[in-house]
Amino acid sequence: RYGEPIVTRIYNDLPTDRAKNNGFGRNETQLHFHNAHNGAESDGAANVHHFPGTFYDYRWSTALARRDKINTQAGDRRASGPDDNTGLVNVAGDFRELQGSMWAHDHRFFFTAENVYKGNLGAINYYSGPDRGNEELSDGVNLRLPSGKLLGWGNTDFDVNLIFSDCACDAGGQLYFDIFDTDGMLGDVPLVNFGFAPFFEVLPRKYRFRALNACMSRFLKLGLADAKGNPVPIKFIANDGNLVVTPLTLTALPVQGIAERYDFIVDFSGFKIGDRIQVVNHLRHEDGRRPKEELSLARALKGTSEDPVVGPMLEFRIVGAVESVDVPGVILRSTDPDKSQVPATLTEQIPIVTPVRTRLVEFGRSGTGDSRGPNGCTPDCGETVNFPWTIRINGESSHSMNANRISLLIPKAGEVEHWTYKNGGGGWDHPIHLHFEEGITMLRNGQTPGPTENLQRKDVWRLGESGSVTFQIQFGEFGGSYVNHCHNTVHEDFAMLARIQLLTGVAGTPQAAVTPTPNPTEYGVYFTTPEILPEGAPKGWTNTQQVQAQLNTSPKP
Ligand SMILES: [Cu+2]
Repeated sequence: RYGEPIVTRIYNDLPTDRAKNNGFGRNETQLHFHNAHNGAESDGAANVHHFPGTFYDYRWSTALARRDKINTQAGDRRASGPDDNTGLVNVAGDFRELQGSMWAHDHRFFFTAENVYKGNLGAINYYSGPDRGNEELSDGVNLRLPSGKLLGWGNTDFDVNLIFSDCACDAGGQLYFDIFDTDGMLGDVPLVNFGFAPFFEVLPRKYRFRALNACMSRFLKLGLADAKGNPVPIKFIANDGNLVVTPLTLTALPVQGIAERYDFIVDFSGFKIGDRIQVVNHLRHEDGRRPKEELSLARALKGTSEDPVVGPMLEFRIVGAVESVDVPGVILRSTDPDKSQVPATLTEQIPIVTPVRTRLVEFGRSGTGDSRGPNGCTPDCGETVNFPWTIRINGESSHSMNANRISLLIPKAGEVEHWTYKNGGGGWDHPIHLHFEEGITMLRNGQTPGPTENLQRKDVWRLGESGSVTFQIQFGEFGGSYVNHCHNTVHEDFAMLARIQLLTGVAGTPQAAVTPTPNPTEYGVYFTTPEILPEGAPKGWTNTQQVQAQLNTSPKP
């Protein structure tokens, strides 16, 4: 909940011997909270992985963005979190930037796909005054979205996280992963919340679902089908954890790239007990490069696709009673009144304004990634891998990930910029993730995008084949070292990431200066002075803090 900071201590209890990994995965980890408003040291992607036998403390701020500019005195009741009963605790910041459906996952550079595939991830819900997780409490702020009523806030009886993924197994039934394939990793086994062929008993009433695509490389297109194969309408209420201004009635969800989250409402009240509804994937892949074809619901249901993850992934079964998960022992019945609501307006639009500057970030494939320097990769990478994936800023030089290189530098808090993420082409698609702040989607291929994207706040954008996306962004309050990267985690590991340096923290603190690069080792951390790409820094910016950064560097332990 907003306003209640959390220290999350992650213990690394993995074997100290790297070879004891059953063929893939790295025994070092950093946990990225996607896409919370946290300081860089707690973002989990600032080259801060830690080793077996150690722990790392993440300060999860639960701060609301723009608290330095908007509603600074915390007088707006919509900018709030639930208290221990049914009241609210106001927080400073902009209620239009409240977030909901988030997640956390491993972000060990060069090994993220292998570690996340092994299960190092989880869903996280943020609760706020408007998005309270209580469907009956009426106080003029609470939207009363389907959730439940037994707890003051955070009910999950009718508000359910669904993590969609795919996996492959070896002959012994263990997870299989090809560490040599840099195109992408496709599984042939569909999973929801890591269960195979799952079903879920629901009452004939409204439910909210929070769908996360947690595949390594697979894009999804999900829709619901009744027993006759007809689409079941849904109401789309949030994109990447950000409420839309107006709920959209759809017959299927939009295509969902890796790491994208879609929240939607299904009203099962028209069904009778015994009915069954399938959640169906319509999108066919042939490889990890990009989705190949969007099938009709009828074709997807036929089960004739050569892609085994096309077709039903989850079955809803309408029942007369279920046991509460919020208060175990309480029986919830189909005859209970459903007092939940889906209001016509969920939040307010943040306007698009004239930017201070624009940037072009191109995600391509030059085949000559420069992650490996004379002393190896930063951080260390697999011994023999090469790096086909590169990122180019403002049309200048192409680079693959090096944690000691700053590709984008943000000089000042609160400056509004317009960024274009462009796909370098070649028959690939890339879902690109920006850490720490959300962008307001303005253009797709230079045109107004469809309603599920247009003016929506997002933190992952599918670029489309040879496509582009333009969004409005500003950074503030915290600073330090963050990244943007492809969330096809295989592309990410080979090494389609670029470091972003924010000088947007409180003036005079380390979060307002260029961060010396932490280099974690088994014996401690040493710091190096990062290189700054000239095209990554705004024109006229000079690094007066560089001397300080050099003073702060330290010898290798
Ligand atoms: Cu990619």
